[in-house]
Parts: sequence; structure tokens; C-alpha cells
Amino acid sequence: TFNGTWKVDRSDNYEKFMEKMGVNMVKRKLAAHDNLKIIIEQTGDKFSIKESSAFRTLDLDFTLGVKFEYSLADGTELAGSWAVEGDTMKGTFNRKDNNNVLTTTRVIVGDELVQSYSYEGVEAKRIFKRG
Ligand code: MYR
Repeated sequence: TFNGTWKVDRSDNYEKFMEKMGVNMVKRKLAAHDNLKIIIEQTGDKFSIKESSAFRTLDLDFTLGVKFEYSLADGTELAGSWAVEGDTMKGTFNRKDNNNVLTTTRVIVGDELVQSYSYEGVEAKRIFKRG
């Protein structure tokens, strides 16, 4: 289960990923230490997410397979949806400004939540521990 409170512990290639996304250097430096925390509550195919970081706090709800809108901390707008395949959450989102695709997955590995991101051939990971 993905349910619980997850605090980012470390990231892999996240800076390069943000660069590919067009995030400027100052924001990348800040985002590298954003203390991202995600509270996930799943009931059937409905998810409630509470996100908090150095940048903002945000509550959102979505249903698997149903498109919703999500803005990144820098204002970049995405629209897309999550699905669950086996033990993996798979998200496919489009940027509204250029229509490029961003894909992301969430999977539990041991006692960690690993979120992977892919955009225009650049991949990154953020690894969360239960908080
Ligand atoms: C959620 O389930 O937490 C809400 C929906 C997440 C949408 C995809 C998130 C991609 C975040 C990429 C960070 C890029 C920073 C430039």
C-alpha cells in the first residue's frame, strides 16, 4: 500500500531533470532541498494527496484513470492521470505549455517509496521514507 506519510530522503539526477524541464538554476538549487512530504490516502481507486514542501502546501484528489490538472511549484501546468499496474503507480502527464509528455511511476521498494520521473529522455528518481 502507498498509504502513509512520505518524506523525501534523497534524489537521483533530479537537478538534470529539472534543467531539462526548464527550471532555472536558482529554483533548482532551492528545489534540491525542498523537504517534500507527501501524504497518500488511497481508498479503492480514489486517492487523496497532501503535498507540502518549502514552496507550498497543496491538497488534491484524483481517481485512477481520470484526467486532472496539476501545477508544479514553478507554475508549469500539467494535465494527465495515474493508473495502477500490479504494484506500480504509473502517471502520464502533458505539459500545457508545449504538450510534451512527462511520465512518472511510484513503487514501494522495501520500506521506501521510489518515484521515478521521465521527460524528454531524462530520468530522475526521488526516494521517500516513511515519516
Ligand atoms: C501526486 O500524485 O502527487 C499528484 C500528481 C503528480 C503529477 C506528476 C508530478 C511530476 C512532478 C515532476 C517534478 C518536476 C520538477 C521540475
